[in-house]
Amino acid sequence: MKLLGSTTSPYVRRLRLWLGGIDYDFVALNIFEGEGRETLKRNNPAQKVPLLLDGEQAVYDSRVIFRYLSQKFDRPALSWDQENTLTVIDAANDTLVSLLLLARSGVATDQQALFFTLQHERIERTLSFLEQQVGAGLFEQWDYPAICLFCLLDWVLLRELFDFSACPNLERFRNLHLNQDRVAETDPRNG
Ligand SMILES: N[C@@H](CCC(=O)N[C@@H](CS)C(=O)NCC(=O)O)C(=O)O
Repeated sequence: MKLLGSTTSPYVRRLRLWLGGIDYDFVALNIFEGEGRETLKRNNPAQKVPLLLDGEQAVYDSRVIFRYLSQKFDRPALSWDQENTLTVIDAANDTLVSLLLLARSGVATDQQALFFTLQHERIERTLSFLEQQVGAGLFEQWDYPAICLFCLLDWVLLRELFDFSACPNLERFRNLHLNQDRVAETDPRNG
């Protein structure tokens, strides 16, 4: 079984953190150029990572990969509330990835235009919702939603995309989990 992805992607890292005790190979790709991009294009028409190859079966998208592996290894499915939490985490993450790519493409993302207003509003809303949920004690277990939240927050800090001074619970949550299994070895700052 092979998990293909970039070392910086929070969607890839969540699976690498969760996949303890399961035998697989991690294949690190540069998804934007060269051989890594060719491998991505050959294996996933959606051209996104993560991507799982299990024998002849390819599986795209971290949520679907999580579901596939949960079934394969007889691990519990997420509850509907956990699914909703994951949707909020993914909404924040997708929006921040899009804004980062736009900024890297030379687009001013602070302009007064409907598209940007909607994205900034979504980031504020999703992160303040997650701040409240952490404060209410809903992320006490180191389970898949908590792993996904950690990966989002650590990636946001890496990319310097958000000022966490208004979200002390999120900052505390991220710092609390720095010593969890595989967090250091999957940290893109460590090469
Ligand atoms: N919904 C997808 C999102 C994955 C995603 O956005 N991956 C980014 C890397 S962080 C990617 O592959 N981007 C390539 C592109 O946008 O061209 C998932 O959960 O796997």
